[in-house]
Formats: sequence, C-alpha cells, structure tokens
Amino acid sequence: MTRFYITTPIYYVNDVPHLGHAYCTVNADAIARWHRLIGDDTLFLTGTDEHGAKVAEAAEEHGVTPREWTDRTSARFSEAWEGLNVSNDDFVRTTETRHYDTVRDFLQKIYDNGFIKKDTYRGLYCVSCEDYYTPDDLNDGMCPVHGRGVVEMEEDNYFFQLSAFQDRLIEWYEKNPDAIRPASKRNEALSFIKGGLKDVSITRTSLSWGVPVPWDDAHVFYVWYDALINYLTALGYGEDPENVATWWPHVHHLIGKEIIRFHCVWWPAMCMAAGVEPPANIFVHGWLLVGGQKLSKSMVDDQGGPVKLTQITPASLTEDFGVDAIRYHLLRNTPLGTDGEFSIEGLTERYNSDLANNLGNLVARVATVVASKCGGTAPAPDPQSPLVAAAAQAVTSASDAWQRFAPHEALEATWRLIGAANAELENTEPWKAEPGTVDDVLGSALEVVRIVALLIAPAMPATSLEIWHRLGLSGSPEDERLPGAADWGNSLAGHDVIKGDPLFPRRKTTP
Ligand code: ME8
Repeated sequence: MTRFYITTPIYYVNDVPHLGHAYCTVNADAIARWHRLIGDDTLFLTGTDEHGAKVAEAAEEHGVTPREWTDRTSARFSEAWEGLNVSNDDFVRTTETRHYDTVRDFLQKIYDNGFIKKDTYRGLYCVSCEDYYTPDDLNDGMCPVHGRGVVEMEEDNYFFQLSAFQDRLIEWYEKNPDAIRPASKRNEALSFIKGGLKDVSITRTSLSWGVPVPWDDAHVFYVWYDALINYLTALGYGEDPENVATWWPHVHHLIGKEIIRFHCVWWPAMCMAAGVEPPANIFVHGWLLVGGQKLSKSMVDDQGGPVKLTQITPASLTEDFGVDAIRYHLLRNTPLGTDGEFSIEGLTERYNSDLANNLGNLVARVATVVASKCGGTAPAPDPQSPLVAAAAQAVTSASDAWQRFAPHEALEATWRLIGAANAELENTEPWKAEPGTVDDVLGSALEVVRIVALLIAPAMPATSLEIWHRLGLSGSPEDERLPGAADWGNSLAGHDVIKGDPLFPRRKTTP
C-alpha cells in the first residue's frame, strides 16, 4: 500500500483566513484528493498555530482572553476550508491537549539528548514573524517581511544547539537531493546552512501564552518551536509509535517560501536531535501578490496604515464565482513554486475562457446534441476515434504533473483534451447531421467528458460529481480508481444523458 501524508503550515489565528492561506490549502487539498483517486492511503493535515506574542496581542486588542480569541478565530479557518470543499482528514490546534503532550515528549527527548542549554539572548524581534533578526537583515530598520518596526528583546532562555547539526544537515540534503523542491529552494536552504548556524532561543519568560517547558515552569516554548511539532502531534507521537512509523516516512510539507528556514533548517535538526528521521519531502510554494505585494495579514502601507488586502476572504470570492471556479483559478493560475499576481480581472478572464467557453461549453454541447440526435441516450464511443490517443495522453501527463506537485500542468493537460474534443465536434458538426449518423462522434465526445470528470475531480470535486450525474452514472468519480477508470471504455452506452443548466454561465469581463 502506498501512503501519502500531506500537511499545510498551521496558520496563525491573529486574524481571519485570506486568499493566500486558501492558495496553499486548496493546492494541498487537490494533491491529497489526487492521491486518494490513485488509491494511495492518504492523510491530509491542516490546522491553526495559536500561541505566541502575535496571537496574544490580537486577543488583547479585541478585549478577550487568548483562549476565547483562538477558539473564535480557529473556527473561522475550519469554516473557510469547509466553504472551499477542503477534505482535510485532521485539523490540529496547538492549544489542544494532544499537542501539549506531543510537544512535551518531543522536547523532553531533545533536552535529555543534551541539545538544549540555558543562556541569555539579545536581539531584534518582529512580532509579526515571531522571529529575531540581526541589524543586517532589516530593510531601513524595518522587518524585511512585514515592513513593520522591530523591538529589542533580551531574555534568559533555553537554546537549541542548532549549530551542532550543520554538518549533519548538509549531509542529509546531499544524500536526499529531492527533500526540498523546487531545486532553487533547496539551494537557498543549503547555502543558509553552509553559511553557518547559530543556536536558537526556544523558550520565553516574557510571555505566558505558550506550551509550558516541562523541566522549568518559568518558561513557555517559543511559538515556532511548538508549532513545527504539530506534524507529529497528528500522528500521535509519544502515544502511538506505530502510527508515527507508518506515516512519517511519507510526509510532504507544503509551505510558503517565507518559512523555509524554519522547515528546512530548524525542523530537520529538531527531528535529528529527538531521534526522528527528518521530513522526507518539503515543497516550497511562492506568494500570491496583489498589485505586486504579498497578500498578507500584517502588511503596512507607506503611511503605516494597514493594506486592505485582507478584504479578499475566500468566502467573498466563492459567493460570487462559485467554489470550484475559485479552486480552479488558485490551482491553474499560479504554479506551485513561483509567485503569481491575483486579480479579479484575471479570475474573470480565466473563468470565461477555461470554464464557460471550454469545459462548460463541451458538456452543454454534447448533452444538447445527444438529446437532439440520439433521443438523450448515450451512444457507444468509437475505439478508433482520434480522441482515444488525446485522452490517454491527458491521463499520462496529468498523472505525472500531480505527482510532481504541478496542479497547473495537470489542469493544462486536461484542458488540452477538452480543447481536442471541442475541435473534433467543430470539425464534424454533428448538430447538422442526420440522427443515427453521428453516434460514433457523440459517443466519443461523451467518453471524453467522463474522463475529464475524473481528471478534474481533485481540483473541482462538485463539478466533477455534477458531470458524472449528468452522464447518467451513479456513485461518484471519487469512488473510481485511476488510471484504470480513465481507460477508453464503453461504460456510458445506453445511459440517459441529462442536459442541465450551464455549469459556468459567462460573466461580464468588466463591471
Ligand atoms: O507562518 N500567498 O502562519 P501564517 C501564498 N504559523 N501563500 C500565502 C500567502 C500569500 N500571499 N500568505 C500566506 C505561519 N500564505 C506559521 C506557520 S507551520 C509549523 C507554522 C500561506 O498564518 C503560505 O503557505 O503566516 C505561508 O507559508 C502560510 O500561509 C503562512 O501562514
């Protein structure tokens, strides 16, 4: 049995989810769905990161306790993911008892192994990053990620001896060249490691909102140090070693590019220190940009005021465009690994061209002509149709692309097949033919629609199901197993094909 364990970062609950979070979560979801579709035993984890100064500050600003605030805001994340039809198997909250237990066991192990020591720490701290910077890291004295001021902090802390892992990390990445993808991000992590690693402060006394340090109750763990461990919390580390052994070798962390250092340097070193194998696969994605700027909760503009990008909540878009249209755009428009510009104009254009004119048009056209020329009953497909090869090519290319974490390529391949079917219909013009003379063409076009429904299932599960039912098929594409189910076959002949409303009514390009 092939196993596949995929995780998203756990999101801070200082504010509500925005489209950038949705980008990562929807990509992870589609990849998880693909793996279920090919029969892998799949585990998909997301969750919320609820400790630290940033969350404590947000709670105070809203006049509630951190606990009340995190309950309220974490729920907004689960609701957003439900609204986007995200199929996570688990949702970890770092305020849960199971997480406290795992953090305690994991860090006690590192402490017992002699990699945690007490010392004094001084540094410049950005509360939005929950991270220290050196003066050289700053842009005009401001945090390089958030553009906000940093504060000078001095604390008596426990330190993790990251420096002790420099050589082992280099060796690990040399032995496992695909552990970080894309390669450019692997090189970035490696050059950071080769540049020399300093020990890191991992506890706080200035803050009580955190996981208590088991061997010293004056301290809580630094938020990043507890957060990373969530990936093992979900597997029951400490409680269920068998489950950890089952899933951990198959882990794939999908993360944004700003948290490479934590995931590709700290986290593998922490694992080594605790006697756990480092994560085998880390995939780094880029940022969604609006007007060239990162979509972020805590950006400030030139005047120091908040940039109103948080107005772009996933729900505001799905209400307007539909869930699957947003999922499709997120997956298709910005390849994983690069930055991409998000705009309503771009979304509308892609909706009209790919969804209304191509997919929607193919489904509507085939059903309409089957109604008028075949009395609504599906004819058999033609085993000699030129679309047979096009379909096989689409299945091969899409499979390969999903495997490489390239949903945009998988969808491109699928849309080439849709294009080929539309072109075939335009060439043969079955709507002009005598009934009974175009069964082969229509049967083949219907077979393409069935294969397309399977191929889009990870990206657009509701649309896929709707098409499945319109083809007169029972059950759901998700119950099928690829690649076998996408072989050119004869499962539709004799079914009643339903016309239905347009799947994606055209939208005006400019308001
Ligand atoms: O960093 N474009 O949480 P966070 C694309 N709690 N993706 C974006 C994005 C954008 N504009 N903005 C955010 C944290 N993301 C920590 C993680 S993990 C142990 C702890 C996505 O709420 C992207 O995946 O700031 C990024 O890495 C993540 O949200 C950061 O979310």
